[in-house]
Amino acid sequence: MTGAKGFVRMIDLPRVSDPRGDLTFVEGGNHIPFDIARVYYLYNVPVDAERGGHAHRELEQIVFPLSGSFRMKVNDGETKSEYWLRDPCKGLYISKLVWREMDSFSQGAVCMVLASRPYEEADYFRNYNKFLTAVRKKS
Ligand code: T46
Repeated sequence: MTGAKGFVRMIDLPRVSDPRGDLTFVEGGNHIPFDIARVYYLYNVPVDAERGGHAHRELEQIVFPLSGSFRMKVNDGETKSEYWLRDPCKGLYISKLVWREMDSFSQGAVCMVLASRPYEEADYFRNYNKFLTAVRKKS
């Protein structure tokens, strides 16, 4: 998905498999298109919970399903799409100015996020109409 200012794409990480299981690694400066300023993770998420419901002014993130699965619905103000995240070595890169909503978490799902900036509440659009206004101003 490539819109006026926001975009989304899958990032593939290496998977090293042997009879003991799989190993995936992330290298800053190689797999990640930004300097990692923050890592956070979502867990103990009720299966009927909905998370997200916002966009960011500047923040870039990559969202990985470390365990289980969930759906990520994204909207750059022009195009809506959705991704089912279920492979721990495939993350979803989400640029700034993309509205995101998450739901359909499987039991015990763990979502890890690599973020380009520290947590800043002022970076959030939590109002959809304000997000749309900002996107249209930039296009
Ligand atoms: C996103 C999705 C995937 C912090 O104090 N520090 C943090 O780094 C974060 C991410 C959140 N918080 C606080 C702010 C709220 O009081 O934790 C509370 C829950 O945050 P929020 O409602 O934003 O959580 P989600 O799961 O709806 O969204 C988060 C990220 O905020 C968001 O950027 O893309 O995960």
